[in-house]
Amino acid sequence: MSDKNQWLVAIVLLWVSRIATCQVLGVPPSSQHLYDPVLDANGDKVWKCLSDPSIVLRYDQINDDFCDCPDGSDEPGTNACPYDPSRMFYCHNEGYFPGYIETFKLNDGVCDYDVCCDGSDEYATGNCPDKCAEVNHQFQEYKTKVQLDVAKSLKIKATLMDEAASIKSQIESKLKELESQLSAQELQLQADKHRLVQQSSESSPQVYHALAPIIGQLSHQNTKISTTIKTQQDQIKQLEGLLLKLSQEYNPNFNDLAVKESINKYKEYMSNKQDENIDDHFENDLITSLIDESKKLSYDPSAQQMVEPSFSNMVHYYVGPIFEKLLKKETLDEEKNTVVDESSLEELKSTIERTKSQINSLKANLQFDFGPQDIYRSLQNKWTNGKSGDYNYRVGYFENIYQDDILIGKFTGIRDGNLIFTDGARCWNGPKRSANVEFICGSSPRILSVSEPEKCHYLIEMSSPIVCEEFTEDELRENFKINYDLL
Ligand code: MAN
Repeated sequence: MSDKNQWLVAIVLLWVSRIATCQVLGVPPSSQHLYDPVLDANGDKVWKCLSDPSIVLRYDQINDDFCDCPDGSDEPGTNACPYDPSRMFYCHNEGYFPGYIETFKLNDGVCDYDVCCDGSDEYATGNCPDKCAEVNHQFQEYKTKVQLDVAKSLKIKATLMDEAASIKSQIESKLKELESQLSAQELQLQADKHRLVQQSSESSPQVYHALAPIIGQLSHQNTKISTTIKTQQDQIKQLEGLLLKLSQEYNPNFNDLAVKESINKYKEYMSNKQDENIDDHFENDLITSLIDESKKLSYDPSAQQMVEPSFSNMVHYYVGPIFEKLLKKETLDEEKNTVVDESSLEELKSTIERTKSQINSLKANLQFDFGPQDIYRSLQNKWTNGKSGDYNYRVGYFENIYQDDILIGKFTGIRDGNLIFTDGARCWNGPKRSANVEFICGSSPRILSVSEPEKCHYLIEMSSPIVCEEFTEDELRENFKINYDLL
């Protein structure tokens, strides 16, 4: 068929379709009402330009391939008016989804099946048979595959979300633990400071040296006295034994008054004798009296200094506490026994500072915005490596990025879902390197591409399940690419 004949067939088809459906070519159903004819004074069908109703056209001037309206509204189905992106040609695409194509692509001989699978953009050339059934088949296959892939990625994403939640709760419990450690450390510091003050007032080597021989003497005397007491106790026991024997074996028929009186006194003595440990009693009395004596000392604890050493104050501060402990039969508690010095105090202070800084960094971490449902937290401490062009890249999501051994940047934040890295190694005669990491849904973490839109500023595209979402039908269609070879 010649070009002229083709054109005529097309025009006929166009009119047939217009008459059959009462549809204006290139106009979507929702806007068809804008092309309803009106009757003029003579009863003829007329139509007014959409943005200039003062221009009245005959109804058959619509789509007559001549531009009459300044806004091009009289030519929705031809390329007669200048191109206006707000005025696209509508393809009905029966069996698939409607599409809109630029008017300059109409009847250019190219089948734009990705927009008009029904070939209606080529109504005049007749070049493009309707392929909507095939296109729809391809789209359904694509959709099934994508939905399967997304479901797989979403499963992985769900485990990453659990991971993020468990990382967060670990941080929260670590924070609690550190906070209670900190209060214990601070209490310890107070106690140690107090103890250090006490120690410094209690310990004076000179006084101790002066005191040592006296303590020695006291201890020696104490031993001597204890031995004497023991001997005497043995003797008393012997005498008691003799008197017992006498009281049991004497002959009451010998009316010996002296014997009788002695025996009665013995019985009275035995009846009133207290059943107690003479040794301890004696020793306690001795020690108690020493302590009582020491309490009369002239040491003033609030002044925190030693007064002139004297026998009594030495006894009070050195012997007294020891004996007090013995008296109470207390075992010396290790803590009380611990010696505090300036260096252990300094060590404790720096431990406190370390704990505080750990607490602050955990708090900052908990306050950081790791994206919806905290999902980016799952990338913490993870790295992904990959090759692009001539370089090997290593991406530490919340740390650094390296191009071979060159530092590309340090993590500084998340912006619009992208990880931002700045302050990398300076480029020769250029800025410091920096990078944006952009994520695309994928079931595993991979470096997809690295580009350098500006010198030494890198755009790294990575796949990751963390950004995966269910696709809407519109998104699926936007991403779908027709395989023209199969049409
Ligand atoms: C190296 C690489 C490149 C960069 C140039 C700039 O070759 O880091 O990415 O563009 O330095 O001099």
